[in-house]
Amino acid sequence: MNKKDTGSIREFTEAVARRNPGESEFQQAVEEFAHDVIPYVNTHPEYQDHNLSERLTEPDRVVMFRVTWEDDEGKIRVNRGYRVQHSNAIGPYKGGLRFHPSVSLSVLKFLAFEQTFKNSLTGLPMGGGKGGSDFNPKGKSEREIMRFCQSFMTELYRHIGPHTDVPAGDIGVGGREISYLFGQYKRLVNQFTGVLTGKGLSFGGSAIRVEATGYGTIYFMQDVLRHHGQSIENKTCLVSGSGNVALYATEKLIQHGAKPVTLSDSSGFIHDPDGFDLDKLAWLKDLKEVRKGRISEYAKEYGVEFFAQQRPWSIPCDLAFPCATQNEVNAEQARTLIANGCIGVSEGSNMGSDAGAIAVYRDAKTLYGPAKAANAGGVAVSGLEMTQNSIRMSWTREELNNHLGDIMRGIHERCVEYGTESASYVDYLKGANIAGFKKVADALIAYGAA
Ligand code: NDP
Ligand code: 2IT
Repeated sequence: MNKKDTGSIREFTEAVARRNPGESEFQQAVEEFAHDVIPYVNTHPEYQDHNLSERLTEPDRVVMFRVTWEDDEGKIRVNRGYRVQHSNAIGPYKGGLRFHPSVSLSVLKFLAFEQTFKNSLTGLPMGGGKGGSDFNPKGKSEREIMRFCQSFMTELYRHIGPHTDVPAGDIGVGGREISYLFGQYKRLVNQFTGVLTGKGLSFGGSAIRVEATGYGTIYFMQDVLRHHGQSIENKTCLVSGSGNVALYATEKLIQHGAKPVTLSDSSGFIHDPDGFDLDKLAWLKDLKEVRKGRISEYAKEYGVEFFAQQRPWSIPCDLAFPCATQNEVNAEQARTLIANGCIGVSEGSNMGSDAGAIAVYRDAKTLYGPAKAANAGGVAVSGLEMTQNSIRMSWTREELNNHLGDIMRGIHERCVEYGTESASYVDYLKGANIAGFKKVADALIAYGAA
């Protein structure tokens, strides 16, 4: 038997840390996965003997490249671009692009690793990848954003394709950036193909891709609550972030009778004790999507409090939805949430909770929807966009929203199947890790030493 297939979690994660020195986010994602998957493999001989854990923690390929672009003053600027193609075992590489100064190889390797198992959980045929750049879109003009996107694609285009690797958006990359990237790809290869998702509706985009991640995060929490005999109605909810995921999570909460009371950005958070309604949300969408303003402006407009440089987790709530970035909830904040009455956390953001917070949720048996399950609605609707592009069709909002609801329900069922610990407690992280792993592992075993 191959020794690396069985053994302790610690031995395995230490070996991964030695092979990937300094990559703390990647190591953290692997540890979170190994915590559940190594014990599962140790008791399931059919998954031994194939060196699966080592194969699954080494990306298939990492591409790093220079992106040179000209700013509005005529100065030549240089950024670093990446695409991590983690696994195409069950479909073309698929995952977003992130433009943010904090982007590093470690961050993108963690995101591509997570994406592989998230995509597996959706039930759709998609592998996992992630890319991006340390480019900071803040304060850049429209023309600078366009020139950067065009330069980025001028290198990336040779590594992607509708059957090879299909990027989409993530932090700092929304419909505007996807359009510039798609336009440049089309120009370079002279083909109109579904090589990116999140496109505009007039050129192959899906009717609810913009809403899908936020909506899906709420659908997942509704499935969790239903499974535990509860409902989301009248629940006071904390949401962090105020970007794509946060705004549409808030919209779905309002539509379903919950009371979202916070939003944030990297400068701080706002607390509206009366809750946001659809009129206030329309104002917020204009602020964030059109005017690209700061969340503190809401506090001035509506006379509520803005808490500079703080996260919203100290406000009493029933449910919390981290929707900004990784490691935005730590152990102390998780303890505060629970002490103040929070019974459930559903992650819009990838790896929103750190290892300490997860340990606190597990101890308290908090209903915790981990990112790879709870935020899979975005990539699932991306998968549907790929299908629509392949068959040159487009589906209605209603059809897509029904598909999204079904896919989130399917993910919830898979988590329950592999994560049920007792009549009253489902460890959703364990369920997501094992269910996500099994499908990819089955494919790798079928391929032999590939
Ligand atoms: P956006 O760029 O639209 O919004 C990001 C939001 O998070 C902004 O409000 C931003 O504030 C805040 N934020 C970003 N970095 C930090 C930070 N370091 N500290 C505090 N706040 C921060 O991104 P998305 O909404 O698309 O993505 C949010 C999260 O959801 C990410 O973790 C992403 O990986 C995940 N996700 C996104 C999907 C999608 O379809 N877009 C799909 C699945 C997951 P500021 O403006 O001040 O920077
Ligand atoms: O983290 C994610 O799942 C995304 N950013 C969406 C990826 C996609 O391909 O739609």
